This record gives sequence, structure tokens and C-alpha cells, in this order.
Amino acid sequence: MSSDSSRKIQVPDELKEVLLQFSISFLVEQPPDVIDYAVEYFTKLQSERPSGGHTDISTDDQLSVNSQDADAEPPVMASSRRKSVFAEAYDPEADDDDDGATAVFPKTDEQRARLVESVKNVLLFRSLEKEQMNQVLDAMFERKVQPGDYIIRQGDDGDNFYVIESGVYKVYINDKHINTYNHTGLFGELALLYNMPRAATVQAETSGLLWAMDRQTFRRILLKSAFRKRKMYEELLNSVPMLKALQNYERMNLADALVSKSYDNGERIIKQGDAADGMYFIEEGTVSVRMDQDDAEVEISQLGKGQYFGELALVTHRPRAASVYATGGVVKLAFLDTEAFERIMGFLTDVLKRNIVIYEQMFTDMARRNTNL
Ligand code: 1OR
Ligand code: 1OR
Repeated sequence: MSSDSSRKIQVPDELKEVLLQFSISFLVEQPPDVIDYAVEYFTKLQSERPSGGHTDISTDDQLSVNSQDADAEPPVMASSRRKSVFAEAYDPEADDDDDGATAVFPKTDEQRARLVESVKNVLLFRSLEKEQMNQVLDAMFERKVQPGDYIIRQGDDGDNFYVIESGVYKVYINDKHINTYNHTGLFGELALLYNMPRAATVQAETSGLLWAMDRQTFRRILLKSAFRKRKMYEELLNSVPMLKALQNYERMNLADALVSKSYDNGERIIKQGDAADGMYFIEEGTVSVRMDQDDAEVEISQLGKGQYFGELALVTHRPRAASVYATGGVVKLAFLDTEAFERIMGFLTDVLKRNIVIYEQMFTDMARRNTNL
């Protein structure tokens, strides 16, 4: 090492911070082109800083996070944001982070039962085979937390992924509160999935209990399946206008929750009057929406690729308002169950409720036409 300290290049803290924030933003957004993204990112940064002032990272909105509390409705995404929600350039198949070892943490029956209960609603685990699920359960270990404990710090390397058994956890980006977990959910998956620094800080608000899984096990068992699924639904989720109101992060969670279903020509997908169990997005093909009228069914609408149905009963908590049939060949749908719908799309219900007004208006028009006949 040189003893001549005057020749050492000083890296300003501001430069480090700006580059770190840029990298996090880039990795969360996963845009197709780094240069285009950098131009857009730094232009936005420049336009937002106070005139004549220097960049104040701690108060800037680096990740397009709205300053409002996360409990409020999230911002609608600016149109300049990239279409791609998912990691296009990053190929997990080529990324071999696998040292072959799977940790096993022995558990009592009581612990295992609690763990099974905690992971029941983890969307990321949905596409796992039974054997993989058992490996996941073996590999998870308990971590007790106290109020104020930092579980994850923004910018750190990713070590573990966490599933919440109990406790309240607050999420911060650049010291701004952006999300809260209340006794359920998971966090810490982003850094491990995308091989990037932690995108946010997670701090325990109360005492609680977490189930953790180390990075190697997470990547070995979950990486490829989670990636395939997110990639598979990318185009579909980008093509649904209503979902533009979701943040990238939420759209990724939505992809984890979807289940593919196929219906043959003529097959009934939804029956009017039934209780609802979820909603559908159309991946391929068309469906016919029909309503009972006297003793017959009347077609009231046809829907195609990128459109959705079955949301009405979920929003109104009423039985299905119409029947829906597959038409014109095989129809491929992505199904979102009620529980996941409420968790992910809860705040979109205002958007969805606007449809009800349209449906009701059409219903009134139709009834009026019928009585005039
Ligand atoms: P991680 O490994 O990056 C921090 O470590 C964790 O905070 C992250 O994984 C997520 O599990 C969790 N954006 C990014 N990370 C979030 C967000 C989030 N919410 C929770 N985490 N949001 C989007 C902000 C632009 C909030 C969405 C409501
Ligand atoms: P659901 O959960 O009630 C049937 O199950 C679905 O058909 C419904 O959600 C909507 O997603 C979809 N009126 C009611 N439901 C409709 C309509 C509709 N169109 C599609 N669905 N109208 C047609 C509006 C173009 C009004 C008819 C008078």
C-alpha cells in the first residue's frame, strides 16, 4: 500500500450514496436499458432538487415512493415508468449460487405446526412441489425480535428471507415509512431474488417472531420457480390497465399469487348466483358473459385478452352477477383467489367500484329497453 496519502482518491459520500440509490432503483425497476434509465433517473433527480441546491438524498424520492403513508392509496405510476416489472436481463438459470448444501433445523411438533400455519399464505411458496416445500420447512429457523430491532438495513447484502409469525414491522426507504406488516406476510425476498442490496430497512415495532431462511437455501429452492412465474405473467399483468395503479413491487406479488387455469370451448367458468372464490384475468381466448333472463341466458358482453372478470362479487361481497363461458376455443386464464385479492388488490377496490356504476347503468338501460318492448 502506498504511504503517500495525498495520492489516495477520495470517494465523496454523496457520490457513493447517489450511486447506491441509483443501483437500488435500477434493480427494483429492472428496466431494459441501463443508459436510457440512467438518463431518465438523473434528469428526474435534477429536476426535483431545489434550484441551486445540491442533491439531498435523504429527502429525495429516489424510488418513486410517494411520501404519503403506505396505508394511504399508493400513487398511480407515472407514464414514463418502464413497462417491465420483472428482471428481464437477469437470468437466474445461468446464475449458479448453489453450494449444494441444504440446512436442516430440527423442530418440535409444536414449532413445525406454527411454521406450517405461518407459511400457509406465502405466495412465493405456491408453485413449490411437496418435496421442495418440506425442504423449505426443514431449512427455516426461528428468530425472536424485540421492539426497535432492525431486521434488515437498506443497502446491506441480503442474508436471510423472513416469514412473519407475529409482530408488527415497519418498512422504510430513505427513512420514509412506505409499508407496514401486521402479524402476517414476508419480507427480505428482493435482495435474494435479484441479487442486489436490500431495497429497504425493516424494523420491528413490537416484539415478535420470525421464521428465517438463509440465502443459499432460498436461491436453491425458490429462485427459479419464482422467476419463471413472474416472467410468465409479466406480459399479462402489463396489459391490464387497472393494474397500472399497482407499484412494481405489488405486481410481482400478484404474479406469485396467480394460478393458471384452462377451459374448453363452451365450458362454464362462473355460474350466476354462486358464491365467489376469486377473479380471473384472460391470458388467451375470449369469454362470453351471460345473464339469466326469464328462462334463457342472454349474452351481455364478450371479453378478451388482457381483460378480467369475476371481480364484482369480490368487491360487493354478493353472489356472482352473471355466468361466464369459454368461447372460440381453449381459454387460458390466470386465477386470483379471494384471499390474495384482498391482500394485494385491496386498495384497488375504488377503481373496481367504478365498474359497478357502469354495470348498474347498463343494467338500468337494459331493463328500460325490455319494458319498452
Ligand atoms: P429486500 O431483500 O430488499 C427489504 O429487503 C425488504 O422490504 C424487501 O426485500 C421487501 O421484502 C420489503 N419496495 C421494496 N421493498 C419492500 C417494499 C417496497 N415493501 C416491502 N418491502 N414497496 C415499494 C416502494 C417503491 C412498498 C410497496 C407497498
Ligand atoms: P362477478 O363476480 O359478479 C360475473 O361474476 C362477472 O361478469 C362479473 O363479476 C363481472 O366481472 C362480469 N354486469 C355484471 N357483471 C358483468 C357485466 C355486467 N359484464 C361483465 N361482467 N354488465 C355488462 C357490462 C358491459 C351489465 C349488464 C347489465
